[in-house]
Amino acid sequence: MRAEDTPLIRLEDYRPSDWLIDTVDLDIRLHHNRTRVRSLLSLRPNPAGRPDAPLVLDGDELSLSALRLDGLLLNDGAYTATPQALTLHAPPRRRFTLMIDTEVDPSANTKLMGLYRSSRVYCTQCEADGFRRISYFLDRPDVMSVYTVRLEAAKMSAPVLLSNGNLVAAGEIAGGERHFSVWHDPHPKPAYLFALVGGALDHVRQDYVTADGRSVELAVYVEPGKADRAGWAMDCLVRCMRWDERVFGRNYDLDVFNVVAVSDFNMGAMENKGLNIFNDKYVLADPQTATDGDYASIEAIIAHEYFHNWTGNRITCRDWFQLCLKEGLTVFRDQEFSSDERSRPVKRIADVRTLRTTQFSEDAGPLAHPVRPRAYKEINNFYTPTVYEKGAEVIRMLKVLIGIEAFRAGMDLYFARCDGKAATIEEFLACFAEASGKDLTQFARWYEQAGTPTIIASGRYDAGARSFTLDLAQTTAPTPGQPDKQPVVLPVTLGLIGRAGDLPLRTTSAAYAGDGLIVLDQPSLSVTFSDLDEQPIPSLLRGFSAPVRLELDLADADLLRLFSADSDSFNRWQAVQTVASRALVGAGRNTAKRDALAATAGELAEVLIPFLRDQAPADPAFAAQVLRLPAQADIAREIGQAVDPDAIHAAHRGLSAEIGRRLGPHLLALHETLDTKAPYRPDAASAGRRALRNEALGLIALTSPEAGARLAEAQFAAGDNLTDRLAALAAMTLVPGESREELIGRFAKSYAAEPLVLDKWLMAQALIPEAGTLDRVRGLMQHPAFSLGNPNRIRALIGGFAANLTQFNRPDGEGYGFVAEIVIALDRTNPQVASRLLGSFKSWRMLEPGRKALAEAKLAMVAQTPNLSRDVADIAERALG
Ligand code: B3K
Ligand code: ZN
Repeated sequence: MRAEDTPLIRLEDYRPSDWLIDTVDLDIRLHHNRTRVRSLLSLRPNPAGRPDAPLVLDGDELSLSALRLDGLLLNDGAYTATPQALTLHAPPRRRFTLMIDTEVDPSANTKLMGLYRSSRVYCTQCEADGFRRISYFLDRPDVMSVYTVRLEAAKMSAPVLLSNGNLVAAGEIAGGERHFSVWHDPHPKPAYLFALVGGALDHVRQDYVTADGRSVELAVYVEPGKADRAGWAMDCLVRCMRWDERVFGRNYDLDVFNVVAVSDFNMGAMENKGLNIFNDKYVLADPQTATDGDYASIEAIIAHEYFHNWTGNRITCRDWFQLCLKEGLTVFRDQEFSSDERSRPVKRIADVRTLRTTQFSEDAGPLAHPVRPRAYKEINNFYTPTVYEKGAEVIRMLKVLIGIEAFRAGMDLYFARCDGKAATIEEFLACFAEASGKDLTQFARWYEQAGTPTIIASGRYDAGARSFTLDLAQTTAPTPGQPDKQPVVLPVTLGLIGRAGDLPLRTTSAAYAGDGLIVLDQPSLSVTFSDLDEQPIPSLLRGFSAPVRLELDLADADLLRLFSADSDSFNRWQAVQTVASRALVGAGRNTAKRDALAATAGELAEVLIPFLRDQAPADPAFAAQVLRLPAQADIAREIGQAVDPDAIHAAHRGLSAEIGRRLGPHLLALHETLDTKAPYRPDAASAGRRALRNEALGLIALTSPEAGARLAEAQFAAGDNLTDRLAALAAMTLVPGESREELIGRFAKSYAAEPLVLDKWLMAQALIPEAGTLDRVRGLMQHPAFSLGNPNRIRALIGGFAANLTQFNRPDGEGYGFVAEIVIALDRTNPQVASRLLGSFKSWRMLEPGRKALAEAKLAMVAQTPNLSRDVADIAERALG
């Protein structure tokens, strides 16, 4: 497939389906390579569709075995069946049934879309368009049907059989050799939410009673022998169900809720109605095999998929252009849940870090697209940080702009009005416009306009008038296909900081909405605050109230005063980030400025030393974030052009080492005192202590390799949990030499039977910023722990390497060549994972000319490869475009 041969699907071409499918009865006999699927559809013309349209059902690599209309076999002339479509040329203009028999081979399905077998477990992935790989169907989200599913299998190979909805019957046949189960889901749903699971699985169970009195049986299914690792996921599930009742008034609506973990999965998890299927990485946890980060991700993803039950399943999307309607909103909901369960400021900081490194870089490169794209060739390429993370930021801004109460009223209205529907962004926004009485027309631009806006701010204090004027302007750089940008609505929350903390905000400006909020909806505006006896330091975008870049010319000394005096934790953290980022950008751009890093480290140390001594013990999770410098990718993006990754890396190392040197004894003390020696517990407070301790360890290893290596080895030996042991390994990777290799070997031995832990081991090595890493990665591809057939292994080793700024961007171009070749090879078996990996090239345009030309050549090589999937062809074309 060449990208130019693929049709472009446009939002403006949407029209309702000509046909509707009210019910679907599936009868599926599972077999490892000949699974028989019988689908009985009850169809009727859609009154909103075209009256004379043929019936064209979608397929993908399907073969038809038989076709019956109202029970009668159809003769050949009445229909055409190809692998991609089943067309009835003259369907009856009334209700009728179609019975469609197909046969599929789950074992041969390496794309992991549709029905496949993963480590002897049958499972499905249907979003976005995988159902058409199981049976011919109107595979679009606005065709919603009630499903009844009968599953049958040999009892030995699949003792557990699950599908969506409630279990209505089960039994044995063939003298007990085979068995079946029948599932009914009363809630009409699009085909992308269909799921089945069959296999030998263990489980944990728990009873739950919803706030409105429904008894629900919850279960988490995992590979045999791993049930003792399912407890945390179950605990998270119960907590997020209660939270959704309390915070959004949403109750669960079936008698069972099943979560199943499988080991081969293209993404994190999938929200199939009543039967969430997960990548096992996001379910399995015990202290020896999961880190604090894993525990937190499991909590977030269990919640995310559960929350989709309302925002995604009960209310789904009219078409795939509306993807952010469910994804952005559901990310926002899971972020809020984690904030309530853990520390809100720390969660916000972590989310903003992710937003900047993933979404801001997407928005700054050739793959930039609006939160609601207007056209696509391959929808699976639009499950992006822009749709998810920026989509969540848009909801967050909406809440800030209309206020907590109107936001909740708007959500209530949305649930009441759109329940059972396939909705649009317009319908969603209308609920908030109504609930708040505000016109959201301009706000809606957030869904249409790509690119990260920049706010340019400056302040003037007039001592005579005792006033402070804040000038704010906004601009958004052109992005592909959108040369001219319109001003967006930017909620700018702020404070003015004086000697004794926050000063009162008094102004008569219309742009000031009260409660510390300025609404910047013009290209520029000014707000004057009065009655100020001292010159304030502005603290802008508190809590990161808008997903923008901020240019505010504050001296380092003022920023460091913000760090010490601001009441907003996010901006305290941001102040340190800004000081560090400026110095790193300077030295990354011009190596002559590297000398200035020592002075920056000195300034930072002056505030960090008392902070670590006096405040860090009370909030170690926050302190860990303060110690962590901005990501190298963020510095690259800030530099924006002629980027030299080696210079950025050297600057980053240099600044870290200088900070480490100045904080030396304090870091050692932290490492010592934060070791509580208590048994591992995954709660946020304990995790925060480990985070700070391990952040200290990393800095020590960078500053004094010998001391770092000694501490790392001791920590590895003493560690009763993976968090500390992996941190020891990571610190050790910073120290080249024999002890490092020895620890790498020891780690592999300790976890030889744990593929998910070995993924971290693979990744830690792929991230080593040294010239030998490419050879090491090539070697690791031969290691028994690695397999090109498993997405987690690929993401760990190859994805890890592609995220290694200096080694992926090696000046000889070999890093690009290596990743490009894997993309091409992988495309033949798993196009979705291949196209994700190709996305690693998204920032190639900002590189210095030498690397830029090498990266472009490798992208072109991919683009010119014959028979590419639509997935990879589309990314290659847009990246080069
Ligand atoms: N909705 C799924 C993602 C499906 C990706 C399809 N390529 C997981 C989620 O966002 O919850
Ligand atoms: Zn989602």
